[in-house]
This record gives sequence, C-alpha cells and structure tokens, in this order.
Amino acid sequence: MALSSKTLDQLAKHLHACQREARDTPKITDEHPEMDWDDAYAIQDRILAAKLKGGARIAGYKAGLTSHAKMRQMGVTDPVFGFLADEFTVPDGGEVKVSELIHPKVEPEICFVTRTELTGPGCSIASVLAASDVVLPGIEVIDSRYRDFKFDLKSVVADNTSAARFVVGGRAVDARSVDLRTTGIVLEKNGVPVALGAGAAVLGHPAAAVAMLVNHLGRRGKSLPAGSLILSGGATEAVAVQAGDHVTLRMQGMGSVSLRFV
Ligand code: 0L1
Ligand code: MG
Repeated sequence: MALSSKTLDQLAKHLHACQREARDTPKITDEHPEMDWDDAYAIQDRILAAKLKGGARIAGYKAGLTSHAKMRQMGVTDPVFGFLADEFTVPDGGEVKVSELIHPKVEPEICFVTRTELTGPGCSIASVLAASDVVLPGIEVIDSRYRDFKFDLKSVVADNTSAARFVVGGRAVDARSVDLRTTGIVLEKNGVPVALGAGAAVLGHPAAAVAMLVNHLGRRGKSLPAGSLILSGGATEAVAVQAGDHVTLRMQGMGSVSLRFV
C-alpha cells in the first residue's frame, strides 16, 4: 500500500460524501498519483464499511468494464469490481431522481443469482454456471463521481466503480437453460433502440465476469456468498440519460425491465 491509513480514511469519506450529495470531484489520483490497487480497493472497502455502519445492507456485487465496447468508451483495458448497496435498488418500472445523481448513464447487464457459495482462485465459467440459480435482465445506472467522467482505473475502483442505482426484473430463467453468449440485448431510450448487443460481448461469456469477480474476492481472502446477485457488466457502451427519459431493456427469452428518470 502506498497511502497511509489516515489518507485512505479521508479519501473514502470524500468519495462517499460526493456520492451521497451528488457532487463531482477531480479524480483522486491527481492529488495521490502514488495510489496503488490495494489502496483503491481499501478506499472502496471503507465506503462499504461506512454504509454498513449506517444501516445499509449489501444488495449485490458488480463487475464493470467487462466488454470491449465499454473499455473502448472509457479508454481502459481491465475489468473492475464493486458492491451494490440496498439504497441503490430501484423497483422494475420505478423512478430514478436525476437530482440525486451527477451525470447518470445506463447500461444493459445480464445478472446472476447464485445458489451456492463460490470461492476463488480457480473459479471458472463452469463453476459459476454450476453454482448459479437464475439469470435475469438488469439495468445499471452508473454515475461516476469524477468530473466529466475523467478518471483512471484506480480512481474508479476507489469510487466503487461508479455504482449508483440498478434495477433487475423481467423473467428469471435457469442459468443453465440458455446460451448466454447468444442472448440478444436491446436497450431502448424513449421507445428507440439505442444500443444492441449479445451476451458474448461480456468477456466472451458473462459467467467469465462472475468468475473474475470470485477470483478477485479470493485473492482478498473473501468468497461470494450463496444467494448473491451479480451484475456481470454492461454488454454495450453506456448511454447518457436525463430527466424525462424512459429506459427499457429487452433481453432474449427473459422479457424486459425498465426505469424512468424524473
Ligand atoms: O459498471 C461499470 O461498467 C463500471 C463503470 C466504471 C466506469 C464508468 O463510470 O463508466
Ligand atoms: Mg455496469
């Protein structure tokens, strides 16, 4: 680790306040260029600890930047991992207040719910499918706390990978009953298709993103508990939204899920 415990505390407090107050900030590596990966995840862990202390619960986990479209869009090369707090949950068809966010974007995601605990290292697509219960469609609303979405990967990790809101819904199907690589994805904004994709856009198979998350947790002495919800990452580039927008994700064989921005 390159940063002191005091600095990690201060940065976590700062980023958490930016998230809760919908306030943007320059990326934290501008002030702390020496920040390393362990520091970045330690800041994210401190934000999670503060939320849990305040009564929040973990609603799920996420892999981010798992498709070439997203990596290209953000100018990065590797996936990142974060957590979903219960305060980020939106019901299917529900409203998201843009006044509570900075510059929201939406992305279509294949979501997994696990049946048994998963441990890494050594977790594979096969282990994920064997441990999974259902898959279902989800829309993630990302809202980087960094001004104009200008960041580097370590700053993104510290900022809990831009997690802000999410909705899951549609029709949950047995994770082993579908070929997730060829599952078609259509994201509509105000009735118009704005992004199209297939499951294979996510690292060749979305279960690969879950396996990477499990291996990441394993390296940190953690596991993925049974019954976890995991967002496997945007299958297309993210789409900017504003008040008045109605977003629907249609996923082949799994129905649709939607959100309204007010
Ligand atoms: O969910 C994700 O793909 C994480 C995105 C992190 C970077 C961003 O804000 O676009
Ligand atoms: Mg995402």
